[in-house]
Amino acid sequence: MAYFRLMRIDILTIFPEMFAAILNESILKRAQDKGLVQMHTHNLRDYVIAETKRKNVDDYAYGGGAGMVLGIEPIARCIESLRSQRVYDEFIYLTPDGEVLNQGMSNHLSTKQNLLLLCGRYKGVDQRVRDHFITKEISIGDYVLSGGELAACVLTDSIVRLIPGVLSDESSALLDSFQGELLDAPVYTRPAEFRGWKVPDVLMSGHEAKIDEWRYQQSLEKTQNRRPDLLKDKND
Ligand code: 6GU
Repeated sequence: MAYFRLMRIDILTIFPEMFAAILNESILKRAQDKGLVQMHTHNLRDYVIAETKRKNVDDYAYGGGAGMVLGIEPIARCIESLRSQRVYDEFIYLTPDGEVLNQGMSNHLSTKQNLLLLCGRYKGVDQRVRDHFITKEISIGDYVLSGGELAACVLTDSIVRLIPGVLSDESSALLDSFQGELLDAPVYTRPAEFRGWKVPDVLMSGHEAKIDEWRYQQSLEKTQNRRPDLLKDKND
């Protein structure tokens, strides 16, 4: 009997609706249907502390300046409730000043059991959240998004597709661009000819070794042209 580890990802956000379409389609949906991963969104507004009579999840920044800051109270309550129920491997904050995501980080995170993702908004979150609850800060690249929600979706997708059993063709995740340090070769499907534009002969030849060699050469050329940094890193 195959043994599957169940991964759980908890996402803390003030916009839980942003996740429905992405988590419930395609590969992420199938991963959940197969029982390989559970994903739960938590609305931080549900954790606003009633006793303090403060209704908002966000507030003005001490010291002034534009933009609202997500406060520590609802976040602390949500995190403490979740971590009283299970042990988390990482408490991840999605933020443009985090470590830039790469395939190696996704590979590493795909081996974990329980992950918590906190999505920032506005000016960010109170620094004390980062100091006392967060174990890892991740950015998905050098550009600015309106919040961490899209970044959390990107991170989740890149992790979940690596969980054994999620992709039907187990080998395809391993051959992806970046996984093998080279970009992918071009791919073609039927028809063999469209408006006179032909599929390369070698792919129609049935000669497996020649096809492998062609794909490797194409990958190498594409990587040299588009991402020489990927090849340079290896030789440094
Ligand atoms: Cl994680 N958040 C935001 N707001 N912008 C980003 C990002 C994260 N990663 C890249 N840009």
